[in-house]
Amino acid sequence: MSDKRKVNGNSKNEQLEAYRVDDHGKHMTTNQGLKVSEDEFSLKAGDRGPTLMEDFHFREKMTHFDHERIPERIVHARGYAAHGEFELYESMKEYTKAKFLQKPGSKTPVFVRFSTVAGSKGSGELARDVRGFATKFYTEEGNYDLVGNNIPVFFIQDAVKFPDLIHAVKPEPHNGIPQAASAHDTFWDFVANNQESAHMIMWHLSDRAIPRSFRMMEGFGVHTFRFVNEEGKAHFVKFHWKPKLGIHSVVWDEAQKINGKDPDFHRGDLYNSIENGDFPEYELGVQVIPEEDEFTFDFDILDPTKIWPEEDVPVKIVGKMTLNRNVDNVFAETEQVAFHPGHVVPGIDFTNDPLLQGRLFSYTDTQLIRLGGPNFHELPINRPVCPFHNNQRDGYGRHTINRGQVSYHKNSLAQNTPEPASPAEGGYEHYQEKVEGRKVKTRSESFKDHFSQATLFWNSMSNPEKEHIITAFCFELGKVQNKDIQQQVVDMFAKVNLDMAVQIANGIGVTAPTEGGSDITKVSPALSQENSIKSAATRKIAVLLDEDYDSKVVGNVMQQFKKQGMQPEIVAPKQGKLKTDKGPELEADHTFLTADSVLFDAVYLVGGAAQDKTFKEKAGYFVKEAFSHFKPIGATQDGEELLNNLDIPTLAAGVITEGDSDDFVVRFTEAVKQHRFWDRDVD
Ligand code: HDD
Repeated sequence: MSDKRKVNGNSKNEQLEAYRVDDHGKHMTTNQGLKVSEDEFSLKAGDRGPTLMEDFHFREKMTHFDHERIPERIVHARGYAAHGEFELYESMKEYTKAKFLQKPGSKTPVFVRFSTVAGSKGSGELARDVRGFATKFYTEEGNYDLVGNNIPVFFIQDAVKFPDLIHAVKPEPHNGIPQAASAHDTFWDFVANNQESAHMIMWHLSDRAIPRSFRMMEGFGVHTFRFVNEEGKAHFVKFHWKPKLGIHSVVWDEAQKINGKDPDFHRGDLYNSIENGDFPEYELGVQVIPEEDEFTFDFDILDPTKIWPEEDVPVKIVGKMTLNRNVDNVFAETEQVAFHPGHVVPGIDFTNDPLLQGRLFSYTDTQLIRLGGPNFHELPINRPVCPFHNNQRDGYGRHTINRGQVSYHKNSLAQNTPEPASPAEGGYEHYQEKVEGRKVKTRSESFKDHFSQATLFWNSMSNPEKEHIITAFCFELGKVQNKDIQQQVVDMFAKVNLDMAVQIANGIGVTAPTEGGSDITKVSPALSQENSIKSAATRKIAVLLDEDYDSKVVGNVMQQFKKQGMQPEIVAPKQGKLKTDKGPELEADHTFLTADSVLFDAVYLVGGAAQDKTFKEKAGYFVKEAFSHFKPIGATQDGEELLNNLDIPTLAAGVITEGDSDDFVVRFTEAVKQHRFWDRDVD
């Protein structure tokens, strides 16, 4: 268990300690501190009489309850968070004066919230959706927020269209359907009529939108930001988070089933990993472009629908973030945390990306309604770890007791303090970019190519990834009622790749386009998940067991799985100890009723001499489903028999037999590292 009270030099944790309260073993009191003597019965006039207004404890308890919800986030309502730290590998002094990026080895406390975008607070976590990846760095110069997503581009180029995008994707207003899904008419109508979304849609329909875990997805700052160094020299910069476990996804059928079997799958995975000490790690990477190279690319580097291909602008890894502490209280921390892309520190600045510029307005505005006033920065999770002083006063929920007579600038009564700091003293100085132009409501010509990078993305996918994209299109458009919209979307995506669009058209029964295609042949291997890190660490293995098994072999294999960092859990027909006379009895972690193949990464099919009809049926269903989701399957001799009965070819890719042999664990671990075996023949 992670001990939250061990503050061990983490300045944010030290600060939070002052706010923590443990009610255990204490008497109950009212909020005024008065001890309460009765909490079962309200105060009544007579045994069977009416409740009296005088019962202040009842009134306080009920009033607090009646008010305990706050508005959910307008987007990214469903989220989960954890604390951690960021450690710098090498100094970024050449590019930025940001203090937390100067000294190799220096550590900065962080708080990260992951989220889905479209669904409500209680929605299933495996929706096909973008994942939010928001990081708050509590630096000694103030809070720096990197409010990113797991996809490096965005649907739109100008923030003024954000309300339209979100209205289109949220449940349709006339019937409130569907929840947490983009597979409906208004979303696809928006896409067809706002073709700047093409590139983002390719990502949205790829495996990126159904991650296996928050721990196995990338994060991106999306926008082009600006680094400014001590000499005032600026560079354009894009931020990346690279997960140490690689980038991995589930398959769509699995995602939909997980939403029913365990709608908390992603948060549970994050919470349990941290409690188990398997701390999620992500490396921070930056792509840097000198200012003088601003116009040397065949796209506009300020356009948020464009990536900077990693092969053209390498990602320099500069540090590592480790999430090592769960929150104490989800509402106080995860729900009340307030991110803002405008929370910057000296050395990090904005660019004129029109999407970023609009975000700079929206975030404070939303916190005002969500958190009820302008003092949300005083909430423990939002407080910087450095002191803050200014002349802002009062407002709902003010905690700070500002002393003194003066709350204005300039003044003489307080020797003109608090006074602004010069840049040399750490005062934030906006980068003095020279700008001139007419006031126009227009889009730059340089933002008008919406398709080249969509094709680049398509070209970079492996064949299975391409198939998944086509199936995702067929699912999403298949749910669209309006034939015109279906046709418009297919025609639009013919501009990305004609063959892809034809396959989609055939899948959903609209006219196959004959024109389109692209002359872009470029490929960016970094875009394919197939090329990412492969690891068996923390993978969950279902060990299917019935009675009369060889406990020594199974126990030993499970131990070796653990040594490889995997997490074996026994699934059996019933709970409790499982009988055998071949060694110590093992205990089931789950039954076939409480567990399901979609909640595991791989299966080790053991069975046992006592395998009865029920076991064969239940285990058979479990294994067949895992096989159809392309998962590794290991089998002992008993298990192999069952595979044969199920018509699962024991020679199929990723089926590892001879589960009692010496090199089984090595072969099985290799298979788990592969994550999935796409070249299996499954319908
Ligand atoms: Fe946003 C929340 C990420 C565009 C307006 N956004 C929010 C969160 C993330 C992002 C991760 C959740 C933060 C949390 O966990 O509390 N948003 C992005 C990215 C964008 C983006 C990567 C494009 C590059 N967002 C965007 C635009 C606007 C907003 C263009 C409006 C102009 N976003 C909001 C918001 C939210 C929000 C309404 C809702 C809750 C919140 O801010 O705190 O202000």
